[in-house]
Amino acid sequence: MEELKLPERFEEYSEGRKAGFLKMKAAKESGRKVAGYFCTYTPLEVLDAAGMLSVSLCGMSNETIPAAETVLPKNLCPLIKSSYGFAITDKCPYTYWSDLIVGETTCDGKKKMYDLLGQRKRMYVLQIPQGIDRTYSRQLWISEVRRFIDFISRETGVEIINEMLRKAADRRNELRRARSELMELQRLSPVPVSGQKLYKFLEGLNYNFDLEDAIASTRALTAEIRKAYEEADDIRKEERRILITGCPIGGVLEKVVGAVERSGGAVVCYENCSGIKAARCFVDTEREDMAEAIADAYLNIGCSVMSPNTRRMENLPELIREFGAEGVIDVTLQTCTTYMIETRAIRKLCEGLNIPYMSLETDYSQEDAGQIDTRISAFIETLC
Ligand code: BJ8
Repeated sequence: MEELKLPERFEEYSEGRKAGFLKMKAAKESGRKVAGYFCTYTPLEVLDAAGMLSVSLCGMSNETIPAAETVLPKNLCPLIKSSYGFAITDKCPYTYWSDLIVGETTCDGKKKMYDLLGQRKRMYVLQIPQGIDRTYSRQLWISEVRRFIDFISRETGVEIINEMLRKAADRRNELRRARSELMELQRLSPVPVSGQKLYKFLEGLNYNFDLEDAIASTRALTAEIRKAYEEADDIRKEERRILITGCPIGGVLEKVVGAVERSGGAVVCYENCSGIKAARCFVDTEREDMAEAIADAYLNIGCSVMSPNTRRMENLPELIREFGAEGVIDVTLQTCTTYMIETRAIRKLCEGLNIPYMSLETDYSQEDAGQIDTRISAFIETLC
């Protein structure tokens, strides 16, 4: 196979991302196929079972938004614009190298962006149900997972059988367990690790294509943090404990979590997609029919694209108690209608629990960074 080219700006990327590009390049050159995906509802076990590499393609940078806005409306969620911008500018090697992109019918903006992306890349769009309160929603999703299994089998020439899915689910569960255990360290007081560091590590796992290595490195980090915590004999100051909920925050991490940390707060729990909610969706590997077991696990993800979104409302009070959160910050990305409308319900839920709540709407620009600092600092002061 001819040698693949690295992105022109390779040297400008962080060491972690460079390592990820090189690993994927080597895998591609050895003949492995790559599937890019955008959403936590994507059943990765199916791709694993077929021997495909899977990589998250969610755009987290403002850099490609101007290019996207030449095609997409300006008043669209930054995550969608950034992701599409990376695809049309070929600035993201993961998008560029993807043999297949897996989309899903979650929010309207993503759905319609996939229509356009499908004109440039080979796409498969999973039909996600609108809610989970009907028996046929579950049946629809199970048949979608089966259809996806058939499609990936044809695409790769690998016949995916039940036992291959069981093995893949077992390994993914192990990673979920390792991720959960790492995040659960934040139940300690004072918190043992910076929220920004934790989030970056969790996101970085999406670019480690060796599952066993991802599991081992997560466990090693957990052990290292626990040891350092137990050995620390200094009296560390207590921070105000914040739970973050809402949209994915990879593109606004520094702006939001940085502001929390600069104001004497600490993020104890991420309820969002890179955080605990997806990590705790374990697949029951004892079940006879693994396609059904996988479908059921993913249907447990409490995303605002579901109506009603009962899972999020059930999970939040438990997480607030478990992590000892003293305040909740609900982050929405601009024009994310589904999460924005849910802010009202989350505020009410927090009022019922007597826990201070703050809603924050932002995008990937730096224009509101100062204002966010001020607002978060004022919010944290009220918790003291
Ligand atoms: S399971 S959170 S990854 S859909 S793109 S909904 S921010 S307007 S990302 Fe998501 Fe899957 Fe749900 Fe998680 Fe809003 Fe933007 Fe849409 Fe978004």
